[in-house]
Amino acid sequence: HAHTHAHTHARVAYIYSKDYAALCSHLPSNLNRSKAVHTLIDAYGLLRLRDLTVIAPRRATVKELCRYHSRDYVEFLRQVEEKERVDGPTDSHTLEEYGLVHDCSIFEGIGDYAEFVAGSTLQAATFLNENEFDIVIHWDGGRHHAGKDMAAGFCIVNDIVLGIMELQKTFDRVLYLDLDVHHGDGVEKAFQFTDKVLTVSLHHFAEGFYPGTGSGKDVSARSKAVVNVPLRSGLCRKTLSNLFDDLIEPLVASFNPKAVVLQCGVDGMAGDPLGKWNLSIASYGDCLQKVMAWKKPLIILGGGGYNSAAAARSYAYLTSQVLGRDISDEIPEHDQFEDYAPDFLLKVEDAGRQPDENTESYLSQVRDLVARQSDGIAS
Ligand code: V1P
Ligand code: CA
Ligand code: ZN
Repeated sequence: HAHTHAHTHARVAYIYSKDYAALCSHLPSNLNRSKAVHTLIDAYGLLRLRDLTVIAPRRATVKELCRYHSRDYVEFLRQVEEKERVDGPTDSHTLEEYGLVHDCSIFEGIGDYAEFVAGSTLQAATFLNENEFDIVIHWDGGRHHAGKDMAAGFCIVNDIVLGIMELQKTFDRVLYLDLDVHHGDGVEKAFQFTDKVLTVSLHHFAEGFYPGTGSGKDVSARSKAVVNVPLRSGLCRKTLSNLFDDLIEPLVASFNPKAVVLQCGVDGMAGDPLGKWNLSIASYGDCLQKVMAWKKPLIILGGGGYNSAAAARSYAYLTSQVLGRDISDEIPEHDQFEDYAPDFLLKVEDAGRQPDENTESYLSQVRDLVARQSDGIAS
């Protein structure tokens, strides 16, 4: 496969169907977010552009899911709804064992959801493997906390791990970059012992903040291709942009990935109910531009983002960026227009709602931490 980019415009695929959005909209942590995201992107006319191809998602097979997940967990997910209809509620011990409790409780369509979210990211990887597209967008993917045999942190199956494993069929070195405000623990764990997959997560790190891992200090036990960037509250656009230039760019230059998976959870946005950061849509736009400038085969995934209107705004903006189009700052008239009250504007400003606690002296500690972790990363 030759992955040259002689063309000016990237060939972009967008994974979506109405039925899939309906399935994702039942995810308890993000009720109706998927519908909001795709509806706004469609309202902006982005799904009708010639340089974007909408691809309907497919189910992952049991065999594909079992490339990473345990067979009993996969079978349980697929059969739990039917089994509960016949036998009544599952015993709490089993649910606990599979992590399907609290923030990961069983919801309507969970089995279908698991198959489709995994199938979609696998499909994205296949498109890159076969050099059919340069960039594949899957906003409902990015479930970075799910484990081999259990759900965690709103994530049922780890579509990212499955997608990276698929990419490894074609690409010798894969970069995973995780912008979600939470640590990408599940993906890190899956690839911690290989130096063929560099996992990089930027995240809020503080006592009691989920999931509590990713300090950047536990270097010795693992391979050399794990980098964590633990940050404090109030992270703003300028700080992130500088961190990207000073830490991420040189790391990526020395690793020289052949393909990139970007987890673009937007729960670091100012005002997110779970996040602690102060980012704007433009801030995610900066990062995306920098990633696209690498001109590597790229999968763009979603992740967190707990204000659905803000997530829809960001993903609409980022989709337009991928296509190299400017879209109006005024939300177009459409069925869900009222959700964008009171301003009906696209931009969510980093209004300085909280101070950036990533001070110069803290950032110099972070730089040292990252230097220690990246020691020896080379292609
Ligand atoms: O804090 C926890 C659990 C509670 N245990 C003691 C640990 N869970 C968090 C999960 C956050 C998951 C983030 C997912 C992602 O990274 C990727 C999609 O964005 C949590 C929180 C919280 N404030 O952090 N769970 C819940 N809130 C929760 C809310 C409502 C009902 C149940 C749980
Ligand atoms: Ca992260
Ligand atoms: Zn998150």
